[in-house]
Order: sequence, then structure tokens, then C-alpha cells
Amino acid sequence: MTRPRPAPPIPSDLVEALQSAERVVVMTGAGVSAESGVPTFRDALTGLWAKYDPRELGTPEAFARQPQLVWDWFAWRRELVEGVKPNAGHRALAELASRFPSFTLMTQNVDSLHQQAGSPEVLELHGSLSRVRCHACNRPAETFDSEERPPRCEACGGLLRPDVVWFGEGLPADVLERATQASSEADVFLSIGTSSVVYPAAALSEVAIRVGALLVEINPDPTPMTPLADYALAGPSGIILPALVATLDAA
Ligand code: BV8
Ligand code: ZN
Repeated sequence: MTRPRPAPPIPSDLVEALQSAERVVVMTGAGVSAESGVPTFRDALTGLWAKYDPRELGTPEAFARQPQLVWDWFAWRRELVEGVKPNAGHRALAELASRFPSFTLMTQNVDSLHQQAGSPEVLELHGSLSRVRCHACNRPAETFDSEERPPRCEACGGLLRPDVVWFGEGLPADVLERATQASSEADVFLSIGTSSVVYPAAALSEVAIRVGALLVEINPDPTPMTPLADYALAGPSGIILPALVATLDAA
């Protein structure tokens, strides 16, 4: 078992800025679940599903063409996330929620790990693998497994699909509205574990920057957002976030 690398020191002026922050907004992507064993999209392109590009398979067109393949890919992902646990980064974010007068956690992830870690409220910008709905009439549905794959809607006979946002589909309007509103009022915006390439989610940090929020990025690698960040903490969120909470609590 390799010893986890110590977290890089949290800059003292960032700690001060967080201590005086009223409204903190956090955006997470697949990177925060990487240390739980959930492949990121970039890993998925090299991993088990390398022959399928998520940007190809996660679309209404792919579902129309090959509904069973798309259903099976999401069922595989659902089983995978049902078998993993939140990591220290998810738990640190759940802790952080109580440290500020206003704290908004929005995620592009569909694995429900923030909720499992105890985050009180999570804005799921791209839906959740834990829910299914009818592709024809949009009714939420219970059945996950049935002979026929995808199962059929009891109400209209349409095909069931995962309740996630596919490429080319709009985000849930109420969720996007709340996420945009929170970003437009943020004092500090933390962008954690996301390659910041998928829109409109990636535009939310730009909304925050436009109103003068401090932008903090936590990611082992640079992203298109890195040049815009006031602080780019290079490292895994499972190490950096607990260090951030500990430093805040000790200050
Ligand atoms: C839409 C759910 C129109 C399903 C996902 C301009 C404007 C608007 C749209 C577009 C536009 N240009 C192009 C578009 C279309 C498209 C888009 O943005 N395409 C990209 C590829 C260019 N956008 C859409 O289609 C959106 N819909 O615009 O529709 C519309 C509008 C109104 C009405 C009708 C239609 C819908 C996008 C949502 C797609 N669904 N997910 C599923 O899960 O399968 S997207 C999915 O990929 C994720 O949810 C996430 O959003 C995205 C990227 O993934 P990341 O989370 O960032 O993960 P990634 O692997 O890329 O990166 C991981 C990062 O973690 C890396 O940086 C890595 O360094 C880091 N990391 C690794 N380990 C760690 C770590 N970080 C910290 N700690 C570690 N240990
Ligand atoms: Zn239906």
C-alpha cells in the first residue's frame, strides 16, 4: 500500500478568503469519484468501454439506434457505482457545507456518492444513474431489471432509460436555474475534479468569475479553467479537500 502523498500546503490567503466567505459554490466532476474507483470519462475512453466513446453512447441517437447496448452500458455503470463508497473528498465536501452561511454543491456526476457521503443538498446537473424514466412520456419508473432490456413503461409502453442528461439533451431547467443563480452570487467558486469541457455546466465557473468570485481549481492536471483560476491546487481531491477542511478548522 503506497503511503498517500501529503497534501500540498493550502495557501494562507486562500484560507483567509474562505474564512470571510459568505457564499461558497462547489462544482464537481468525475475526478472526485476517481479515488472511489469510478472510472472518469477520460479513463473510460481507455478502460473497459474503450471501444465505445461516452459522447457517442450517451446520446438519444445512440439510444434510438441501439437501445439495449445503451441500456446495458448504463446498467453496468449503475452496478459499478452501487459497489463503491464515497471517498475522503466526498466526505470533506459534506463537512464543508456547514462551514459557510451559504453553500451550494452542484455535480456533473450521476453516481449519488455526494449524497451517500452526507452532503445535505446536491444539485444534480446531469441527473442520476439511480433513477430511470420513460423515454417517451418522461414518467419516472421503478423497474430496473426485466426480461426485456430496456424495460417498458407501464403507463405508455415506451422504452425506459436512465434519468441522466445525454449529449444534445437540455439540463433540468430548475436545477440549471438554481446552479446559475448560486454561481452568480458566489464569493468563492471551487471547481473540483472536472475537465471543464462540457457545456453548459462548464460555463458556471465563468458566471462566478464575471461577478468577481474567487476561482479555486482542485485537479491533478491542468484544464481550460486553470488559467482563469486564482488558485490551482494540483493534486487529488481525496487528499486536498480533507487538508482544506483541517486547515480551515485549525485557523
Ligand atoms: C446541451 C451524464 C443543448 C451522462 C454527461 C456549447 C454550448 C452548449 C452545448 C454545447 C456546446 N458545445 C458543445 C455542446 C454540446 C455538449 C458539449 O458540451 N460537448 C462537449 C464534449 C464539447 N453539451 C451537451 O450536449 C449538453 N446539452 O447543450 O443540449 C440543448 C439545450 C437546451 C435544450 C435542448 C438541448 C449536455 C451535456 C451533458 C452530457 N452528459 N453526463 C453520463 O454520465 O453518461 S457529460 C459527462 O462528461 C459528465 O457529466 C461531465 O459533465 C462531462 C465531463 O466529465 P468530467 O466530469 O469533467 O470528467 P472527465 O473524465 O472529463 O475529467 C475528469 C477530471 O478529473 C480530469 O480533469 C482529471 O484530471 C481529474 N481528476 C482525475 N483524478 C482526480 C481528478 N481530480 C481530482 N481528484 C482526482 N483524484
Ligand atoms: Zn411512458
